[in-house]
Amino acid sequence: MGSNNSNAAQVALITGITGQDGSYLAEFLLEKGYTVHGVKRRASLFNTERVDHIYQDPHVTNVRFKLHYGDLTDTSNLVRIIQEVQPDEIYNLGAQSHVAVSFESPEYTADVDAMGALRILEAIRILGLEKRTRFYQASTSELYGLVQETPQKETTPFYPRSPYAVAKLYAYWITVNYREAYGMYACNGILFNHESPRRGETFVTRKITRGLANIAQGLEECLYMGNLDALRDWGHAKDYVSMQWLMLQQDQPEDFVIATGKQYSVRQFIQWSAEELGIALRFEGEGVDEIAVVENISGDKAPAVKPGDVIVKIDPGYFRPAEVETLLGDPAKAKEKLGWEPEITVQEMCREMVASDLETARQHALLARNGYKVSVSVE
Ligand code: NDP
Ligand code: GDR
Repeated sequence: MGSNNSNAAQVALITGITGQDGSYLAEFLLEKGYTVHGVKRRASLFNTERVDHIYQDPHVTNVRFKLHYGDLTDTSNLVRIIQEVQPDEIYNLGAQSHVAVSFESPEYTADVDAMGALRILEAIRILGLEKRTRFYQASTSELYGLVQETPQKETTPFYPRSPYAVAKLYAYWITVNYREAYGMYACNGILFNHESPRRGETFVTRKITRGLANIAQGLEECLYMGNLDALRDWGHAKDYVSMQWLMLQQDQPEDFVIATGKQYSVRQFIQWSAEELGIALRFEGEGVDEIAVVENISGDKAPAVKPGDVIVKIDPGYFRPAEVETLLGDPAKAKEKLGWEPEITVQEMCREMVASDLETARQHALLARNGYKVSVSVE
């Protein structure tokens, strides 16, 4: 395996470090002995919850974890951070990453997700770091959109279906272009959906595990969903961040699809999550009239639910203007060239996510029973 600076301690810079992947990647790189720098956005409330456990007090010596205020829309800020950090590796994970939100904020999504990648690549060039700094771009299975071939692999044509995917298409190609034009070590990981207990609450898996756990504990009554027929290839984020690092350790930069090669529906994910809570569900009706009714309950995880309750309904407001109905990845190249295979199954991941959300719901329910005000945000 190639390494760009194998004798010294490696320095990594992660954009999006406060997000799901950024937090797992930071943990992973720290364990490997890296010094990890991250870009965090200024917010009116603390937004570092996912990395608080690896925070190091800057007043002590030998600090290997450091956060810098910054934004992918701010070129001079990115140039300054990269100049200061002199990273061996940059992982560009920062993004407005919600597909549905990108229809509401298309211009902002393009600025962050497309131009953000360009700004970093240009910063590397402006600072003369082309031969030192390796660049990873968080590309996505959403590029395949209206799929042209199944399963999708590195050579499958793209057909983006959202402002998010179109912005990511630019980022994909500008990464390829800088590799070809300037000989930079720059590559794309085309990652299929990956989830975890740290997944943002409005992505479908987490919305389901959190929503059903809240219902089980009496904090919500019903979960409102969009397209239950959507099919996704879901993996665990922990498995996927090791790949992001591996892609930067090769002799030659290449693009890789990262996926499990298995596909399930949103409805199936709801079933699994309910089963974890001891709830047997029956789906009735079709389209916008579809509902999920509780058939029976076992165990003590769902004290607030009884047979006959309708706990899932469709809200057409969650349908997207253009939907990606089906995604299924072919990870053969990653397996062959990088020796990578996912270790955590989607069912194991679902169990972990439900257990984590149930623990939080139990704590909130306890507070509520004792007269404390608990706010459960729902979107
Ligand atoms: P998250 O939404 O959890 O995290 C996104 C990160 O980007 C957060 O740290 C967020 O900061 C930051 N961010 C948002 N806007 C800006 C901005 N303007 N400037 C700087 N940082 C910004 O995403 P994931 O961790 O799930 O995904 C990581 C990357 O991988 C994203 O680029 C995503 O598009 C891509 N991807 C994700 C997949 C998945 O299934 N998870 C699959 C394929 C690709 P803050 O915390 O302040 O909001
Ligand atoms: P996706 O993830 O759009 O694939 O993008 P998301 O979990 O949001 O949706 C997956 C599928 O579920 C359907 N769906 C719903 N989705 C949400 N969020 N909320 C609902 O209520 C709901 N009901 C049904 C969606 O229509 C969709 O078909 C994620 C993001 O992490 C991207 O950043 C990343 O690039 C891709 O995965 C790969």
